[in-house]
Amino acid sequence: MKGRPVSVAVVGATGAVGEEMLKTLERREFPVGRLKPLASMRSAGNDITFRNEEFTVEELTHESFEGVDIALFSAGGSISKEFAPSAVAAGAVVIDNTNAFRMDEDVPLVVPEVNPHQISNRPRGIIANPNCSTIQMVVALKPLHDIAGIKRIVVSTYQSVSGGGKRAIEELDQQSRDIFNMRDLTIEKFPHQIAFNCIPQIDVFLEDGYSREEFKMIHETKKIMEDHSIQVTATTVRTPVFYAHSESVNVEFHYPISAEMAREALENAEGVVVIDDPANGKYPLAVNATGQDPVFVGRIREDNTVENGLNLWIVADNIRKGAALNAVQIAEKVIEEGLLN
Ligand code: 25A
Ligand code: L14
Repeated sequence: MKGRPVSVAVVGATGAVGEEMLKTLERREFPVGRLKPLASMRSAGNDITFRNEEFTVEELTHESFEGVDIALFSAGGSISKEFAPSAVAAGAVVIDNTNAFRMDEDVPLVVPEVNPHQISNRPRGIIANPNCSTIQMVVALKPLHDIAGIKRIVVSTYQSVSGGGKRAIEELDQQSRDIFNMRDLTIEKFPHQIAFNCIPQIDVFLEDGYSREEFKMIHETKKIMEDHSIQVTATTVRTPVFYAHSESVNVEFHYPISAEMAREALENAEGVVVIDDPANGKYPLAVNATGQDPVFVGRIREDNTVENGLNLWIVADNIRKGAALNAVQIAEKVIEEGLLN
């Protein structure tokens, strides 16, 4: 995209998501005038490359945001809570990838394909980027909601380890090697062995027996779709996959919608690619979605056990559309619509 140069800060620039944010800004020719890669003291002083130029990572402080137009945050919820207000006070628009502000009534929760109009409605100066599993689900379900009205969603996720960051990626790699070498396993980032296993726990458990990842999918979906009547129930599962989350989604609609109608709507939907030829072994796969921008949908079929039911299989790269790409797309909309502070 083209436009007047803007000053961009990336908080958590050395993390799995932060690194992808930098690549995404570069790939999409975002009009970065000045770049400030920010991270913890641990990473400060390291060099990163952006558009063939070296930048030194600086330690994040409350004074980091002078002259910054857009601040992209992805260093965890506590960092965002502490530092986002300083960025806003310095005049920056904050786009926050963490859980810190998503359910705040004064903070829009935005997926550009679904509710771009919310970008201008930001009393706190912060725009929240939704949870990765929620983003890919709503991109695929919004076009169907517009046709037939969603009544209820039952979703089970098959989430990759990269959602837990770099150390989580390393843990799957290390445990896999250790198993092949008959060594003892080290378990740190996950509650159990993740290599060759599935763990029905992502994030902490809440009092009602749901995990916080499940809570996010339930509540963020209603907020983004701007429809609190949609019922959502979720089971989120960690799988030994490095990149891309997969989801089995069962949807009940208010009005009739055939698999054929759904397929056609999704083929025309922004940000969606349909791969749905199961007889020939064609359906979305995590390994093929890795490093790709779209949300892939397949296995589209009618569920005849309920009135107006469909089943779908939805796959996307959680670090791209689930995090960095969605955040940069929000930043692009902010600029296109002249909505910088
Ligand atoms: O709690 P939240 O908000 O839900 O999010 C917590 C973490 O989840 C990841 C993101 O991963 C985030 O830090 N995350 C958030 N949203 C996501 C999404 N939509 C998402 N992931 C996927 N999709 P991450 O990759 O940034 O880091 C995850 C953990 O791995 C640690 N880590 C990263 N690189 C490492 C490493 N450990 C060892 N060696 C490495 N090379 C990482 O620890 C994190 O625990 P970290 O402390 O290094 O934080 C990652 C980035 O944040 C910067 N940072 C940390 N503390 C501060 C800070 N910056 C400024 N001030 C601080 N006090 C780090 O420098 C780094 O850039
Ligand atoms: O809330 O570990 O955005 O896969 C996204 C990644 C929560 C954890 C969020 C994971 C995080 C999730």
